[in-house]
Amino acid sequence: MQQLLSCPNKSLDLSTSQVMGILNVTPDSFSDGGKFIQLDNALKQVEQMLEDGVSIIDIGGESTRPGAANVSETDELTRVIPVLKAIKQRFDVLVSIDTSKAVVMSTAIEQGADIINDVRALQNDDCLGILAQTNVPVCLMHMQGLPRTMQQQPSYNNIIEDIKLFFQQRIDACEQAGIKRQRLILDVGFGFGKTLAQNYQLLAELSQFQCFNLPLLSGTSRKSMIGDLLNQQAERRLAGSLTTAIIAAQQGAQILRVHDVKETVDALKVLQATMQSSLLSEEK
Ligand code: 7PJ
Repeated sequence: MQQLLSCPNKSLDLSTSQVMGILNVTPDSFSDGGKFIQLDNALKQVEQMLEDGVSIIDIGGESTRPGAANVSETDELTRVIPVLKAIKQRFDVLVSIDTSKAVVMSTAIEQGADIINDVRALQNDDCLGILAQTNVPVCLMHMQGLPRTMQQQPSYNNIIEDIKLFFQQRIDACEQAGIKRQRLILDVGFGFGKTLAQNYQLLAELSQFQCFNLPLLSGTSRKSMIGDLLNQQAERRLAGSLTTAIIAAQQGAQILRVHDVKETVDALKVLQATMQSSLLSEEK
């Protein structure tokens, strides 16, 4: 398994799982919509996440929750770029940009974005070409359908094999466009065109996606797969979110995309202490 993620100005050690903290700058995100619209609030949130042990800040200006409306290029740029610039001026932290738009990708990379996180896996026009001209890592996420309708009737022949096939096709498309394989991160896309049972099957079998020998990113934080199971609102999903994060890490997810950074970092430390101690006892 690849242990180092090389960003243009910095590398991230992936020998233990790292935390990506979610910073939404959308007015309608489902759990913290609107709260961090103001720059000051966003910066305070970043400062707190850094104190709590975050490795990557993921800025998103397009809500992709089920049913969400499309956002214009101009709106997305106005939401994302000032926050990105302000973070890069003040903090030494890797920043990823959660976007599917080529213009947002290129502008963000010009302004210092370290990673592109695309829930549409670079399938939109011009994205492959733009990324080929750069050397930032890219997260390719699997989604069935589009946010507006994706939860209506998800269906697969074999969800694991179908997603593996999708990953292989996107890896091939990237390589053909000139994006080197070692720049890629894979994500099964929890909640993106998957039923409750399918989400848990993916979590249980996440380690199967290690066959690509690329870093795996997992994003389950506060999602419906937790809320629907527990019948809890977004702000009451911490225990469920931590449990899914730890299961994902055990299955080999090296980057965990979360809202609750401190709690996830603590939980990961407990997991790591346990895994190290089991390695030590095996050596005896
Ligand atoms: C994900 C994401 C995810 C990646 C969102 C939400 C919806 N990017 N962006 N993986 N989810 N890579 O946070 O509930 O699961 S937005």
